Amino acid sequence: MKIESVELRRVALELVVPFRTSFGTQRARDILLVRVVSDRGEGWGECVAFPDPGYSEEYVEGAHHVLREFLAPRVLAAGDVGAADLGRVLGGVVGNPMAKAALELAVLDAELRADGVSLGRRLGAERPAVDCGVSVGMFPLAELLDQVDGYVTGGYRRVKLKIEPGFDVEPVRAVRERHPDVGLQVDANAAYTVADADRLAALDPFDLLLIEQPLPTDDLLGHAEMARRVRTPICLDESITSARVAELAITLGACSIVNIKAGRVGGYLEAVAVHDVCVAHGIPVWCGGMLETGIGRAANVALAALPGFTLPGDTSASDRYYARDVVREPFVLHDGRLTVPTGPGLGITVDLDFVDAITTSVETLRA
Ligand code: SMG
Ligand code: MG
Repeated sequence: MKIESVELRRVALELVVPFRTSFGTQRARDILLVRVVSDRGEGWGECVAFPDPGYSEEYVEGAHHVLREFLAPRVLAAGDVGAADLGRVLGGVVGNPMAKAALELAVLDAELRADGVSLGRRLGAERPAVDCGVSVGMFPLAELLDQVDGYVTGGYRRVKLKIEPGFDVEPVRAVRERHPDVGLQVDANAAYTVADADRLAALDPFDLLLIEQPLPTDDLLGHAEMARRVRTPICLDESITSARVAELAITLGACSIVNIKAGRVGGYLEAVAVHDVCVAHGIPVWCGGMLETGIGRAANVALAALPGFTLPGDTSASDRYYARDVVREPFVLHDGRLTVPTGPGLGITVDLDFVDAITTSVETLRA
């Protein structure tokens, strides 16, 4: 397939509720979409970088720059190219996994649409629908409880709370008292240090499924120590940047569960490789989320249908995020599950009229 042009488009979308974490608050989103046009048709991708480098080093303006100056030119100059070639074609650019993943997804979508194959089938999906959880930002306690009530009533199969030092035991206790049986887990986004092990061990009585990324990204040994000092399983998110790092983290005993996000590991093909490493080690995985629109969501739901994804993901319905999604088939929760798209490529149709209406900038790069 020859890539003829790469479109980099920024769209503005309001979240239906603000999302506060230990690294900042998301509210009005500035999202980078990637559209490739090839000699075999077009495809779409979504870049999950946020406006600030708070979750990881990447941020939307930087990802846009890297795509424009380094990644898109390589793909446009590559001649006959498919998604499986991108590791080699983009290999000269170090890091920038979210930018790479967005471009890979657009190329995958174009290629699979042309071949008439769904992304789920391409990745190895085995389930027609996936169990969904919901990740709830930090709110004052009364409001947090209201938010959680709404999601539990709506059918979500587990709830994830964001924690940080000073906002941990109290909200967990309150939610657990109100919902004794709900699947419950917490995510610290690297806000603690090993010295906080006793504080995190105080969460053990609440029967949490896992504690996600308590310590800084590069602190694998710290996570291994944390895993020895708390009973609740330790799950890694930010730290797992590739299949190789997954193997290392598991070998060190730094985690017993892994959150897989394609944007964090450089693409959906590497995400499958992370999945395979985890399955080989008997480590359960689940699909993380980055507040994606229906474009990234379609891909996440396909990924979450692989056999090793045995825990509910942060793959919530479109209406948990946006009043109107950018695809014509918004994702709707049925009995706590989302259906895996079966159409070619991502299996969704981008709502171009709506996307045009919310576009804040667009540029087209050509060979
Ligand atoms: O997409 O529902 C979602 C968000 C899930 O909590 C979520 N993501 O560290 O796992 C994580 C966070 C990163 C983004 S927080 C704005
Ligand atoms: Mg996380």
